[in-house]
Amino acid sequence: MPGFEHSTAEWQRLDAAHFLHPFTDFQALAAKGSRVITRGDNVYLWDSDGHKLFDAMSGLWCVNVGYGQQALIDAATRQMQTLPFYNAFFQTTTPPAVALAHKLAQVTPPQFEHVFFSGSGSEGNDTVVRLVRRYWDLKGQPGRHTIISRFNAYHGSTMAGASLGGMTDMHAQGGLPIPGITHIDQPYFVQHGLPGESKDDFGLRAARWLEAKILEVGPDKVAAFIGEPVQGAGGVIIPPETYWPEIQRICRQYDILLVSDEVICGFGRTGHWFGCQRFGYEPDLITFAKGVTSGYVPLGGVMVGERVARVLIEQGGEFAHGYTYSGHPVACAVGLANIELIERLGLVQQVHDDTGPYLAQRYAELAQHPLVGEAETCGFMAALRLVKRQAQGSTPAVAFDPKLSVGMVCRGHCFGNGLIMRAVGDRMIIAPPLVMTRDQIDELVGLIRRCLDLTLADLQSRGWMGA
Ligand code: PXG
Repeated sequence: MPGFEHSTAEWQRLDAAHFLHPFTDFQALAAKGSRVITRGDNVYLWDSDGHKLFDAMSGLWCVNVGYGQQALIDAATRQMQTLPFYNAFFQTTTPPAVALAHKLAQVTPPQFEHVFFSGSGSEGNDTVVRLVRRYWDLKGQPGRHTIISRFNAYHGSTMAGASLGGMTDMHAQGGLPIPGITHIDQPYFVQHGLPGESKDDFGLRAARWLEAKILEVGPDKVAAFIGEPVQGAGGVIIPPETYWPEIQRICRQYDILLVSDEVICGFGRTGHWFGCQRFGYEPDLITFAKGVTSGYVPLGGVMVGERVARVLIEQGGEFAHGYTYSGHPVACAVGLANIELIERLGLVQQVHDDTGPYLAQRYAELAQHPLVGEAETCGFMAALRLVKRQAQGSTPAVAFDPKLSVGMVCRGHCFGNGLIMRAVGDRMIIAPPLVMTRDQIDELVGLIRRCLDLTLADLQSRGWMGA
């Protein structure tokens, strides 16, 4: 490709010299050298040395339709030729933005008729903070300012996004969280479940931490609760079935807005269009990004439910908020083509009825591997927890010392063997493209098993498996 013809070593040199990567130890990466990804097709990537990789992470949870989809390429090309940019400020609009807004109203749950566009998920969540506080101001309850979120949640990297998120490493840098945001514990059974407690009982107990927090802050001071249906970056933490309905009940009881951050779970990831539909709750707002364009171009936004939208529209006057790229015509044209492709290929139904259950079945087999504590899936998100010893009868599994970073050891074997699988602590996670077929699931599970075997042998040789 003209202009992109350097050797791997030269790319790495220039990368180290000029590119500060996100969430990266700059010096360590410069010493090691970046992996240079040059091409993608379907569920596969190739690096600059010609190695083929099975991308079980869909890029970064986003390439839902897989790489190389001509319909999206054509939509971008056509729109760039016709009108590469115009804004949506100053009483103007563009056809792709209107068409995508209309389409989003169709594919989201019935309470959603309106969208506010952003350029990313982080910006979308900044918009959420502005929107919910504005809503309560207009309702004559300006004291309702606090937003409750969860530890180990990920809601982005802007000041508000990182504050909503519950990543303590992020809070430790830059004076976060900003005021008016507070956190409860995550519904992670391995971390917080009690001996003998059922998952369903735990789900109810975890949801009631929200009620306790509301009472602590004061119900008349709480604006909203925000959560990911399944926590993605936190390690694919799939909540018990009882959790979300109880969260919904509590939000209704205290008249608190419920925000579903669907940046990862939206657009088919869970085998439903949106994660809230998978878990049976009705949010007032939905944040989206990633899968809306399958990551081909940046786009995000907030679906604003009619409860909030009506107040903003009828009583709000000017909402003093917006981005240059709110409703970017090229991004919206690609978003529309992407959603139409998901519909045409029947991907949501396919993950729901066929490939999702098949992945779950194959993952249940992986649970037998001696390194695996639990194997869990939700549609096309899945996690394996690496353990030193599996559970035996009523004796729980034995976790590794977190300082050993066994997940990173496993991740190294994956990369070395053509598989992109992520490590979050001791959880190995995937979120493959929704186009992944049954044959590709077999290929993936074969690769994972091989990498688990190599990791086990490696840990044994290091003496980390114990006697
Ligand atoms: N909400 C959720 C639920 C996300 O997963 C964002 C908001 C922010 O979106 P933007 O487009 O601003 O990045 C995300 C992003 C990881 C990882 O390590 C996850 C995300 C981003 C970067 C890394 O798993 N999710």
